[in-house]
Amino acid sequence: MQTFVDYVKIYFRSGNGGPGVVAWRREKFIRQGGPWGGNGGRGGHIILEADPQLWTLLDLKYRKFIHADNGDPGANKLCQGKDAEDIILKVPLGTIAKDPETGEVMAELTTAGQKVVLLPGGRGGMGNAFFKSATRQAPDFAQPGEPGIEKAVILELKILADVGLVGFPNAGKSTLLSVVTAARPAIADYPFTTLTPNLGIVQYRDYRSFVMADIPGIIEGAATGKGLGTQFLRHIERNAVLLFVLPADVENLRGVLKILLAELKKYNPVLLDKDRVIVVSKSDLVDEIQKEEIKRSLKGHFPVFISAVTGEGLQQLKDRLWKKLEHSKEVLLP
Ligand SMILES: Nc1nc2c(ncn2[C@@H]2O[C@H](COP(=O)(O)OP(=O)(O)OP(=O)(O)O)[C@@H](O)[C@H]2O)c(=O)[nH]1
Ligand SMILES: [Mg+2]
Repeated sequence: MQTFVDYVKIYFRSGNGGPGVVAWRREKFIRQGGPWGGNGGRGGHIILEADPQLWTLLDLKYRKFIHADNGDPGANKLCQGKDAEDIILKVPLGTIAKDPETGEVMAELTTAGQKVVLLPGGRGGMGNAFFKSATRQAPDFAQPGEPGIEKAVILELKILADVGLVGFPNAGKSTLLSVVTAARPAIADYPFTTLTPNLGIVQYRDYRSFVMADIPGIIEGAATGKGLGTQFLRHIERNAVLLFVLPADVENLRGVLKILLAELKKYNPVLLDKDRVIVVSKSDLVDEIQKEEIKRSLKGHFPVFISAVTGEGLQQLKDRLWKKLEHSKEVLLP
């Protein structure tokens, strides 16, 4: 099984806590005011947040240093220093943070919106007012803020999808995802039902599984912006195997496949080097004679006929995909 290498190393520093201060109460009519120095504010945390809209760590590739601000010092009149703002770094689902020295996993982001404090900011120091007690009426000292943490951290992205679906709008891609996984994408009898990618996990024999990604349909001219364009193709760049979905009730499937391959190539020729599997969907809509014609037209591509209605070909397809995945090459991102 291939492993994707999507990986960045960043030097982080969480903020220092602000120092507490030494101050004294000085007001008219109060002669010997007591200690009045406030506490420092907390330094900024470094927080990771899982964002389902992100698919790679590429956005972070060129950010070598990320520092949070320090907390403000405490002030006179028991004023607490302001806490620094936290740095919230959005990362794709499946990101893990590792300590480069020990290899220890510091955090793993697996659910949308999940937030993890990677490096906490230092706590603010206590002002001298805090140290006042019955036996110590006038403490003339305050605590410094706790220092932040400075540390290199590796962010690594695990595989998100092994199989990416490619096809014209209305080909039955989302339907296929819905019958082989527990995902429930929108399905309808019109083009561009799917507007954003969906992921599902295909359970295979013996508790093995792989991930399938359903993306919006592609049309001729997509590379030049027709339809939804090719903006979603970046989501299948990381897939090991591309699954082309060609609907049985459309003429000239060889021509359809050619258009799809041409659009992929215009977007990124590397996509054509990936392993592929061709399925003819909606096979329940054609008879045996038409099937033979389709087979002839797709000669050399060994299509699997499937139907979400009758269940035809689904197990065969899973077997075929699994075999390809087992032998797929290692995919390295640039
Ligand atoms: N008869 C039959 N109809 C199917 C089958 N699979 C899908 N359909 C129908 O085809 C239409 C389109 O299905 P979708 O799964 O939404 O197609 P899609 O490829 O995801 O389309 P976009 O999201 O627009 O790109 C729907 O009306 C489905 O019910 C099938 O195996 N047999
Ligand atoms: Mg769809």
